[in-house]
Amino acid sequence: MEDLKLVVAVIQDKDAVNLLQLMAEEGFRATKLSSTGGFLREGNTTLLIGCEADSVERVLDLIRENCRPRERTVTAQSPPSGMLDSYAPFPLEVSVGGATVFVLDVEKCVQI
Ligand code: 2BA
Repeated sequence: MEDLKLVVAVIQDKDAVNLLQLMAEEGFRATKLSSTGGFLREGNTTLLIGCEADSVERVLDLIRENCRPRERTVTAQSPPSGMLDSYAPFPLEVSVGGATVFVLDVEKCVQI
């Protein structure tokens, strides 16, 4: 019996087009969801990739090769409570991505 996995990959929008194209060329199927990061509240992309267990490493390699980390500078917009008078917003540098990936077992996949 097939051993199916679901790869859930949160990646940056800028990396999605290339990655989807390369995955399609290798016969992987994917669903692209528009998502929003909880911390930065910026758009990102979540891919759902259903594949056989022995293809997961190849999918991870494609993600590694196509998703690169980028630095983002964010500035806190609102002061912490109790600091209204003395608070000065300061920039904070965060490294976003390459990708955050979850690999889940799939109990059943049905196409109707
Ligand atoms: P965001 O939640 O918008 O996070 C963007 C980046 O901000 C993170 O990059 C990380 O560098 C930083 N960051 C996030 N939470 C933080 C915190 N509490 N304190 C300080 N810095 C923080 P990545 O770790 O590469 O995450 C990129 C995106 O992947 C996230 O966007 C989120 O959409 C997703 N993600 C990351 N970890 C996740 C998890 N455990 N569960 C679900 N989604 C996750």
